[in-house]
Amino acid sequence: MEFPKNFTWGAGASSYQIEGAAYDGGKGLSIWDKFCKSPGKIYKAQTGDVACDHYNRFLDDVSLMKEVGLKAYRFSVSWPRVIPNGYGKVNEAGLDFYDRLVDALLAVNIEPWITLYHWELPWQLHLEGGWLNPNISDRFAEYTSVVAKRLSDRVSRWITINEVQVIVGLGYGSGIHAPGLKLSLHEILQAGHHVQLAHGKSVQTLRANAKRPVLIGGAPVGVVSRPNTESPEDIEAARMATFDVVPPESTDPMAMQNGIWNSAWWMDPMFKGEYPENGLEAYREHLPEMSDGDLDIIFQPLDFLGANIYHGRTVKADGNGGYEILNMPDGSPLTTMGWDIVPDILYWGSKYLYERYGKPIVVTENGTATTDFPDENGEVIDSARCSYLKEHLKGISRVAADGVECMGYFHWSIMDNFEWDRGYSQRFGIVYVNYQTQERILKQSAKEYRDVIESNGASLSVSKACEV
Ligand code: GCO
Repeated sequence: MEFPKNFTWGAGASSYQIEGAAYDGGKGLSIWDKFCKSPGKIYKAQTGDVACDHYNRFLDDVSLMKEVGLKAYRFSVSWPRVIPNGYGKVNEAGLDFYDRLVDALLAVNIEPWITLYHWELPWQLHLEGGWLNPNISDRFAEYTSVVAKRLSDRVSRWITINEVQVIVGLGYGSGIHAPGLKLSLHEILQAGHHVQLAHGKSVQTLRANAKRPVLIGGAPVGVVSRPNTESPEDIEAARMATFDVVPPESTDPMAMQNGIWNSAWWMDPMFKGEYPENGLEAYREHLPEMSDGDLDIIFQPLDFLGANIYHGRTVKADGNGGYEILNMPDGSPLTTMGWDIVPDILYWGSKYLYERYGKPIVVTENGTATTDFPDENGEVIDSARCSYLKEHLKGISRVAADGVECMGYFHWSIMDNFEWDRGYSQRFGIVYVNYQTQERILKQSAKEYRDVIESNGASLSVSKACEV
C-alpha cells in the first residue's frame, strides 16, 4: 500500500461541534446558538453550549492528537468568537484562544489547518439578511483579514468555507440546519452565490495578508458517484452523474433541496471560473443575480481541492448515452446516519474531481458514525470504524498509483461531537467522549489509525480488518 511521501495524515473537527463555552470569553451569538434553542429543531433539544468543552480542554485534546500520531489537525475558527457581531469590534480573548491552540499544536509538530467558516454565522449578520445580504462577502473578507493577521505567521494551510451545499441547502432550503429557513430555489442560489463571492474575497484577503507562504483550498462537499462495474461505459456514466446538475423537478434520490445537492454548480465557479452549462439550463428559471466580474472574484487560484466524501451513489450506463442510479442491494451496510458504506468512493471521487479540476486532492472529511461504548475494561472497540477507515484509505492509495496528486486525508472526526440536528446521538470520533464527565477514551480506531500514520499506510496491507 503506497502513499505519497509527506502525505498529510490528519483528523478534523469544527468549532461549534466541540468547543462549548458558547457564552464565555466574550463570544457573540451565532445562528446555531439560537437555532438549538428553538423547540423541535434538534434531537432531544440538545445544544453545543458545552459540547466537548474543548475551549477549556484544548491542551489535553492536543495531547490526545499527539498520542494518535496526527500530522495535522483541521479545525474551524468561530466567526462570532472572534468578531461577536460579525463586523466591527474584535474580541481579543477569542483570538487568543485560537492563538494558543495553534501554539499548542505546533509545539508537538501537528500542523494546523484552519477552516474559516464551518457554519457559525454571527447572529447579528443573520438579522441583517445573512447570506442573502450582498454585503456579506465583504464582512467575510474583513473577518478573514483579522484571523490572517493574527495567525498567518504560524498557519500556512487554509480552507475558506466548508460545504456551501449544506450552508444553503440545509440552512436556507430544507430548514433542517440553522438558521432554519425554507426559501425558494432562487433565494437559495442567491445565497449560494454570495457564499462563493465570500470564498473568493477571502482567498484574496488571505494572500494579501499572509505572513508566510500559504496553501489555500475550498471544501465544498464532494457529491460523487461510483460506477457499478469497471466497464468504460459505467465509468463514463458515473463521471457524468458526478457532474450533473438536475432540474428542480427531478426525482433523482440525491437531488435533495430541489437539486442543489451537486458538485458542478458549486465547484466549477471556484475551480474553473464559470457556472456549468447543465446548471444554467437546469436552474434557468431560478438563477441568482450576478454582476459582471463576480466570477473573476470567485475564481481565485487555489492550491488544492478539499473534498468531504462520506458516501456515494452507484451508477450504471443506461445504454442510451445516459446514466441510471442504482439502489444498493438489500442488506448493504449503512452507518448509523443511514449512509451507504461504499469504500471505493474515495478512489472514484478523487479521480473524477482531479480529472475535471486538476487540483491536488485533500480529503478534508471522511468518516462514519457508529454505535460505540466502553466495554467492561473501559475500552471502546469500534470495529466498524476500523474497517471503514482502512477500506476507504485503500481508495486513496489506488488513486495515487493512477497518478492523481493526493496531498492528505483528514478523518472526521478527532472526537465524538455535536452532530448538528442529530445532537449527540451520532458518534463520529476516533476518540470517545463521555459527555457527562468529559472523559476521553482513545477508541480502537485511533490506535489503528496511529499504526497507519506511523507506517505511512503500509499497515493497511495487513489483511486483518480490526485487531482486537
Ligand atoms: C459535514 C460537516 C461535519 C459533519 C460531518 C458528519 O460534512 O456535514 O462538515 O460538520 O459533522 O460531515 O455529518
